[in-house]
Amino acid sequence: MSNLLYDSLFGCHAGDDKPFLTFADGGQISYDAFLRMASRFANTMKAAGLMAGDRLAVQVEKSAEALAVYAACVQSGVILLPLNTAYKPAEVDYFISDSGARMLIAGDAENLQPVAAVHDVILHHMAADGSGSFTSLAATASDQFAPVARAGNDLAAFLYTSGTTGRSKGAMLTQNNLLSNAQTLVDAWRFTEDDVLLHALPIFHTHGLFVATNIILLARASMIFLPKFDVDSVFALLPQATSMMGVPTFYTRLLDDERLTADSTRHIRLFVSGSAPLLAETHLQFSARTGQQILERYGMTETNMNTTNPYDGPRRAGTVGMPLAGVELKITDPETGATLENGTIGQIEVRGPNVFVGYWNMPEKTREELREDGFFITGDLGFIDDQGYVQIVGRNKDLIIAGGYNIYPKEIELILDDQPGVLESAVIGVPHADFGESVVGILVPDDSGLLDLEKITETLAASLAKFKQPRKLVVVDALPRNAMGKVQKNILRDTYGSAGSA
Ligand code: MCA
Ligand code: AMP
Repeated sequence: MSNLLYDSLFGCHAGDDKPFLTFADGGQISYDAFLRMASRFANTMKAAGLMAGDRLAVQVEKSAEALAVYAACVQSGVILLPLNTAYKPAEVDYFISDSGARMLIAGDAENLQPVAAVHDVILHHMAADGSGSFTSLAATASDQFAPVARAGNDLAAFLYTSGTTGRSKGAMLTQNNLLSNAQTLVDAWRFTEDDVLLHALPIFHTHGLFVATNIILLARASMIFLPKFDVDSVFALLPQATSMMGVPTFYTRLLDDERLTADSTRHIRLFVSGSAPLLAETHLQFSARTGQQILERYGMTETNMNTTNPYDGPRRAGTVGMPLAGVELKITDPETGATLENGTIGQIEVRGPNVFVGYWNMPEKTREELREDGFFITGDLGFIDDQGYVQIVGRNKDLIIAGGYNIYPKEIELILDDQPGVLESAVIGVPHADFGESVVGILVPDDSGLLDLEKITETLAASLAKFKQPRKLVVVDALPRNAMGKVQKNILRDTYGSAGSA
């Protein structure tokens, strides 16, 4: 048995001197050098006792070394668990405990020592420049490593996605989920070895890690690897790139800059947007300024990419295009599950080789969302229009998306409800010019008189990643409820719609 994901993405490039990564300062790493580094990492993981099927958590800044940890995991059959660098130790604690990770490589290893000690996890440090205890240890390891045999349905990664109950769920993605989707996207978006992708996304989510990176690897293309999205760097490097992938905030920030013109984007053949709704207005303004039509696509952590606007053919503003080859998509009645006719709004369900195999250790949650026949209930609401394009109109799940990061209100409400003086709370997403949405917390005091907004803000800051922290807390006498007793968040959104813009 071979290791198809490793062979297809990485192994096939052994000995290839072509640049894989280029950095803002002009430095480069070839495919071959990258693979040798990955092999050293794989040997280091093996020496530490990590075996195929074990989990390795990584919470590090973006670097070539960070990416090589992904390659080393694929090569050795270890399941990669990438974590947002914004997560606080309390949040990381949950991921380590739930996944049973055996090793944690962290940028902030010092503050994570207690977490590692409690869970008996091997802890390594990796700084933003890729240096640290893990890389040092690997320096003397062999740069050859025979890939561990893996089948298509073996697990490659756990990506945690928050849940409506407040507990994050580990979406289990197989080798085949990742490979099939990347192959489909290379064809759909016409990537070739002539492409240079301007990579400004984080590499702890599907978008930057699997969509962007896997496509480049499969096509034997190159990436300009920026530590993060920064408007000045993007304008400086656009002339060297052929494509860029981003969340809508990337595009609104570019539009806010007078350097965005047809000339400055002339070298780009493809701009892709996803992870959150791209306003039709943004699409149209971008096209008016540059002559380039942003290609919007729709995906999820659990499913990789599901739909895309066409490469050739109209990229219609406000739509996410059509299902990718091999992906089935249907609109169903949320109550009965019956398939609805085109034009009718319902819940979006998808099936295909891209769809994950379930949530780690959560068989009931898996059963609720992943039907026996393989269709996954996305929680998004939409319809298929008369030209076959999918339009997303809302969500059947209580979810906020800020700058492409998902935030589940329940997680924040559980903390707010626990604070002294708080009777109950509701967390809502309100429009935000830069991030699309931002978080507002609504609090109802109890009779104790103990509610202290400053203390609550401090508690939230200590336990939640910055992007999840409410930009504003509002105190009200009571929450609006419907006849069933359910909090009417739509009314709260209408009332406090402008509260989160600061
Ligand atoms: C940073 N902040 C945020 C966010 N990012 N707040 C809310 N939402 C965010 N996304 C905080 C910072 O901590 C900071 O707080 C303040 O907001 C302003 O930060 P700023 O410097 O402006 O932000 P930035 O560092 O420039 O980051 C914004 C960003 C970044 C470039 C939009 O968030 C980003 O790269 N987002 C991409 C996310 C992504 O890859 N999503 C894909 C998920 P303070 O100043 O007070 O400290 S995968 C997915 O969804 C599916 C599968 C799919 O379809 O792709
Ligand atoms: P995540 O759980 O981070 O993978 O986020 C997936 C969610 O992001 C989807 O269920 C959608 O609600 C949203 N999403 C992703 N791409 C788009 C898009 N192009 N338009 C609207 N929503 C999107």
